[in-house]
Amino acid sequence: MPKTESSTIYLKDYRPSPYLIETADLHFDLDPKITTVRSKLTVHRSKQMASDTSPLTLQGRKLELRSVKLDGVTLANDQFDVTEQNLTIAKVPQSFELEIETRIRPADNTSLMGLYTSNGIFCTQCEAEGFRKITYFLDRPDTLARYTTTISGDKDLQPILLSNGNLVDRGESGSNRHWAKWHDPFPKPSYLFALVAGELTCVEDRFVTRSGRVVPLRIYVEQHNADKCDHAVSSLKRAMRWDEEVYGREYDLDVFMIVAVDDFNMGAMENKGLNIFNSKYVLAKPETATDTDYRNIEGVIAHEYFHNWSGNRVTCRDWFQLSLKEGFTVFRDQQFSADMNSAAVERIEDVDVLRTYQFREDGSPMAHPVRPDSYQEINNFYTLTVYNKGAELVRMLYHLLGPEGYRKGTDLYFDRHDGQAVTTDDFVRALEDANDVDLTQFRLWYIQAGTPELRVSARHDANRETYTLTVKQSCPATPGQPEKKPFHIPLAMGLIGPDGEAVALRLEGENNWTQGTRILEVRESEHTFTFAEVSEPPVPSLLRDFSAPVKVYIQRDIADLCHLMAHDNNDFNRWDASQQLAAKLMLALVEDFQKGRDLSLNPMFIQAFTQILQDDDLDPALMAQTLTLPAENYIAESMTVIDPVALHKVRQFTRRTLATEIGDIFMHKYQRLTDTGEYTITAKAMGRRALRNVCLGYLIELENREVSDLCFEQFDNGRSMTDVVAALTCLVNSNDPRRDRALSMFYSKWRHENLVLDKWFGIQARSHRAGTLEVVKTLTKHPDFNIKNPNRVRSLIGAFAMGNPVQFHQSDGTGYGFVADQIIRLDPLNPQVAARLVSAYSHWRRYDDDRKALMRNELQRILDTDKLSKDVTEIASKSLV
Ligand code: B3K
Ligand code: ZN
Repeated sequence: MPKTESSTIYLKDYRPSPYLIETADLHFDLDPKITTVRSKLTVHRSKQMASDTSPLTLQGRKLELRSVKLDGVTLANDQFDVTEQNLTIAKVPQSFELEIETRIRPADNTSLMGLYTSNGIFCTQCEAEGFRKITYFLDRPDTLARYTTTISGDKDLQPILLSNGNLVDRGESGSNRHWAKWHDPFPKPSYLFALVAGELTCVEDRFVTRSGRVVPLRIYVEQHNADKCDHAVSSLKRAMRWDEEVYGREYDLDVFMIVAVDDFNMGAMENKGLNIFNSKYVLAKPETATDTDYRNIEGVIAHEYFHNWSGNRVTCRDWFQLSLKEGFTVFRDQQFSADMNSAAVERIEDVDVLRTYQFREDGSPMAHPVRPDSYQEINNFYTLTVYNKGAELVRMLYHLLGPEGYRKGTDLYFDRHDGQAVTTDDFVRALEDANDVDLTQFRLWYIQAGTPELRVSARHDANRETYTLTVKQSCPATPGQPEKKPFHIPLAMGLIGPDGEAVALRLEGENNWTQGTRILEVRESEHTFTFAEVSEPPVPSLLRDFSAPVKVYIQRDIADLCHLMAHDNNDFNRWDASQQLAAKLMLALVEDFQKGRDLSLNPMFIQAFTQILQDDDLDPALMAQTLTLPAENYIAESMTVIDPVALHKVRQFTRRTLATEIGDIFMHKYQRLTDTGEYTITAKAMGRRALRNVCLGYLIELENREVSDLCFEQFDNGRSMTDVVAALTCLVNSNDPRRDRALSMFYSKWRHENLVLDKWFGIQARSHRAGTLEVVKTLTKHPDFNIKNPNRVRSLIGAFAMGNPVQFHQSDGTGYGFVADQIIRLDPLNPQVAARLVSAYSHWRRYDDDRKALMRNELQRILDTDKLSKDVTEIASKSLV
């Protein structure tokens, strides 16, 4: 049944809690079947609300309540009230001690929220509202308590017993049991609580902080993974040093621990001092992990570590403020990755995600502001808007204030709010106060949803030697926000002269010249910027480094884009010109295809590609990005009615034509990039591998024996998982008779390595060959497919629904029907992961009438399912509105 308004939580209803929990003393008696949790809380009424006599209401879900004691006296059943959601005690004194005993069933917990087991290892996930599945509590982020946690477990089955903070005591307690007591001196919200227990091995290193404290670093993994932790450890050390140097943030506890588990709903979790990770973001060695895996591990390890300050020391007042910690921390991890690797490539990848998927979200019925004002299920709001667009907002602030002003601002923010639960507004205010600036208009970015659009027109006046840019801004309506006020938009730009040189910039009426990039601040609905002394018409290079999360429309012909591709002195925009050029040509080809015309590729494009390939000064990583055609999902964003089949055909046609026309250059490049020296994971080596595999991808389109032999050879003898996966992907998409052999060879070799097996499922699910749906259906019956494991679900069902547009959107709707069946099957087990899959249908209105009807029917069928979770209900019902 669709949810009613009453299940919606609004920001405007936020009230501070009338009660505070000062300390939480927790005891866990572990047993996978039934674990007993005893909690002793010291509670008092908040001073601000001393006259408030409202009852004490704690949250709790699926708990077996054994007893409640108030100040040592057991309460009778009529002295409290228990519902499916709450435990309420009507009468409590100003200050008191509350003891609660509950029982939970970790082994039966398939939602992977609260306390559960993964391969027999006990672990927790409490963000956002998982702590209430462990015990009754004020499970809200503005309630900060000091935790002491005692864990008792079996000596053989749970030799390792971990929780947040520092180990303060341990002992034995008979019948082969032992216990450990942890104390976390930092007050924290319940969502940062963590417990881990099981048979784990520890890989240990240490870090000396800038003030000279030695901090042991411990990574806990299953025994057979002990050889895959080096990269995680070194990434962690780099992140710790970087946060000291760039943000002045030092680690604060006596130990820092990371645990890797196989069953995890997302990437990782920043619990205080005890991060819990999806093993995908910890484990790597060259034979099992690709370069992308290596980079993701470095990024996620850093992200979770950075949360120690941006999230843990300063946390969120309520869940509407999620971007306070997530947007900020994503920006921090993006800065870190840019410093560790190629900055331009890092930026390209971050922008790609934003433009392809966040823009889509912003234009869908699920559009919401970076600081949402309502939700039904908070777990549905861990979105690209809150994370990635949120990071873009912090990035804009960084550029508007400059590195020094920004750092003054973040220093003030951490100083002022250490130990507090605050809002995004507090964050902006700290930046304002430290720099004595007014960011009132900038704040609109947090509260207005939708992607702003800039329409730019340009005019060169040869007589006056001026060049004028007129910029108009607007923003489409989004749910609940029909009208938008103008945003404060930093538009970074430059001008490239006809000779390919950057034009020096001076606005009329100013005295100073800018040689490189200039930031134009757009604040009104319309602005005119006139540059002086521009003798010849230049080509504008706009939104450099993607200086704001907006769409820019400007009339530009193919020659202009080729000029930018060749001469723009901004690396990001050079790459972007190549993408815009490819997208422009491909969109024109889509129209030809739809009208049944013959397709032919513009020779200027082939020429531009050739020049790029022959540019020996270009960084290989950047070259690889430039030679990669924009993805179908990206181009789809700029179509009024998305035609997934035409898009796919056109992209394939373009690839094949390029391969036919300049195959020898691709082959030459491929061979020149063959590495024989020592295998390394430096940015340079990764860039070379990426480029080599891009070349292979084009070559395979030729469908000739020589190339398939090369491909099979790379698959069979590849020196790293990067090369093996690239070659296998090519083979699986081809008609080469060895594709099935390659798949079974890969399976036999890697069937016992879960993370590698995920790749095997994913490559098949993403194949664009006809018949892929049948393959995917069969794979759901494979003995290694396990619907309870989120990584496996994402690598098979998720990859098919989100990463294979041409097969998912088959015109007969069978792709839609299959994915909906899987959602319905998964929902009772793991609603969070099921809800993520529903977003594959959220932009259904963008397609033709037949597909629209088919997708809408599936959304309705999902909604009509009995006992549907709040998670799936919210996404499906909002998508239909
Ligand atoms: N904070 C966690 C995400 C929790 C998601 C809960 N549904 C990981 C991160 O963003 O760092
Ligand atoms: Zn985060």
